[in-house]
This record gives sequence, structure tokens and C-alpha cells, in this order.
Amino acid sequence: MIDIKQIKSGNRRALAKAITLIESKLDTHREQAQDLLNELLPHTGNSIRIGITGIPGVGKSTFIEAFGLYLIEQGKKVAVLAVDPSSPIRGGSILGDKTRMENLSREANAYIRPSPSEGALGGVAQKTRETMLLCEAAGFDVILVETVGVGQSEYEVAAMVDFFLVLMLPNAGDELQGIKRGIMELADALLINKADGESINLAKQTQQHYKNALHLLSSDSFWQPQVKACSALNKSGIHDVWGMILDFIQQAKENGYFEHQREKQTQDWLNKLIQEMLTLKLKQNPDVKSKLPQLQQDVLEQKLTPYHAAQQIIKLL
Ligand SMILES: Nc1nc2c(ncn2[C@@H]2O[C@H](COP(=O)(O)OP(=O)(O)O)[C@@H](O)[C@H]2O)c(=O)[nH]1
Ligand SMILES: [Mg+2]
Repeated sequence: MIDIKQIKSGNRRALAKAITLIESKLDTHREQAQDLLNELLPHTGNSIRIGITGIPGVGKSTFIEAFGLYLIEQGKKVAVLAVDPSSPIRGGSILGDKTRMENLSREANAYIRPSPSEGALGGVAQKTRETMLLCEAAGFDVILVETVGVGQSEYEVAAMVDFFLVLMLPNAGDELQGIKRGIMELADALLINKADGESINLAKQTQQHYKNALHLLSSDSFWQPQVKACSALNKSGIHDVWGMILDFIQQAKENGYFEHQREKQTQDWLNKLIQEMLTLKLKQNPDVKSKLPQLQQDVLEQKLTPYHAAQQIIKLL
């Protein structure tokens, strides 16, 4: 059994075990995991949750290593999690990247967890959320959630963090760099990475370009999204990024936005789970199972409207 006290004292093995339980597909494990989370819940919420996204190759892993090491120097405990639904195909993104985060992964105050390959209820993002809570209970004060900015997962990550950071390449001409406009609008900051060597000037131009572009996006928030530049490779600009995030958190806490956003996120999460549980219950209901094929057939043969078929199914619950 997993010892709550050990998790709370930051025991890595206990934490790893708990996360494995969270990620398990077995129903019994899921029950145990939820019981565990329930007990730990009062000890969660005390971290700064940062989402990091960007197209492959932009330097997320390199940045996370540099940023993570910097935070550890500042006395923080840093957990790195990933939401990456594409990982089963590619064999685990962050896992391969662990070599790139070699220095960080050796730190006692860092914990790197690759993306769970599959999510049951709530999907992969659900498990990442729950893992985040476990890490908070274990005393991690900064949680970095990485996602590859090419799918749906970045929306899910944005919905579970306090600050959402989008990494970009120095490339003023190419306007959106494969990052969807919707993602830009979620960003609390854009970070032009690889601002080093011959790219320094281009990075500055890109920074200005996005400053102008973001200025056009009207915002009724207290926070005007920032555009920064850094070199994850040379570890420059990292301090500035952290300063900006601290600034954001301080302001957000003062004006109530921080708490409000977390509440909203939890509410949305609850609603999503209710929907999913309903769907699951429906699928597993024996009456539904036995009646559905015939109803489907009737609908296909135009003997019954889809509305009536759906009604009959719902009545079975
Ligand atoms: N010049 C330069 N190269 C970088 C920087 N950050 C990352 N890279 C390189 O870009 C490539 C992709 O980096 P990686 O961190 O794996 O990107 P990810 O796919 O977004 O995780 C690697 O070869 C890195 O060494 C940087 O700040 N400057
Ligand atoms: Mg990577």
C-alpha cells in the first residue's frame, strides 16, 4: 500500500507508485488512486502550474531543462509532466527527451514523468491533472506541463495551468509557425527561443512582430500577454521569464483572478467528468447494450428517427 505520509514527505518512490496507480487502467487501481487523491487533496494546490507548448524542435525540452535547473537554484522543487497523446506512436516523447533533460533528471529536487500512454476517463490530460495534484502533495512548488503544440492537448493543458507559455522560433516572416491562432490567444506569454548566435537580430525582430500582433488582440484581462526572448541553449533570458511569471502570479493573486481561474478550471473539469461518466454508464448498461444494435438498425433503415432512438436509450438508464 502507498503511504500518504511518505508522499507528503516527498518520498520519490511513494510518489512514483502513486502515479503508477493513477495511470493504471484497472478499475480497482483507479478506485484506490481516487481514495488516495481524496486524502491528499487538502495538501494540493500550493504550486505554480506552468504550461509549456510549441512545435517540435522549438526547444521545449532544452528550455525545460534550463528553466528547471534555474528554479532549483532558486530553491524550488520542480516537477515536469507531459500531455502528449501522440506519444504511444512515437514511443513516449518526454521519455526520449529525458536524455535531453539529463542534468535536470539527476537533481534530487526535480521529478520528470513521461506522458501516460493512454487515458481512460478524462483522457490523458485527466491523468496529468491528477499527477499534478500528487506532485503538489509531495511538495513540488513548480509544475511544468509540457505539450507539443500541434494537436488538441495544448487546449487541455491551458485549462489546467496558471500560466501558459508558448515557445516560438526566431522567424519574423512566417507569421504563425504552425501554432494555431487559438493557441496564441491562450498564451500568457510568447517566448522566442534560440535568440543566440546569428539569430539574435531575427529574434528581436520576431519579438517586435509578435508584440505588435498581440497588441491587436484586444484583452479585457488585467494581464497583457508578454513577448520575451531567450536562449535555452545558452541559458540566457531564463531569469527574466521567471520574473515575469512571478509578477503575473502576484498580480493575479492580488486581484482575485488566480483563485477565480482555478475554481473555474476545477468546475469545468468536474463537468467534463460527469459527461464522460454518463457516457460510460450508458455504454456499460446491459439493457442499452442489448437494445442498441436493433435501434441502430431501425434508424439506418429509416424506421425510426434518431431522436426517438436516442430517447429510448436514455429511458433505459
Ligand atoms: N541555438 C539554439 N538551439 C537550441 C536552443 N534550444 C534548443 N535548441 C536545439 O534545438 C533542437 C530541438 O530542441 P528540443 O529541446 O529537443 O525541442 P523540442 O522538440 O521542442 O523539445 C535541439 O537540437 C536543441 O539543441 C537554443 O536556445 N538555441
Ligand atoms: Mg521535446
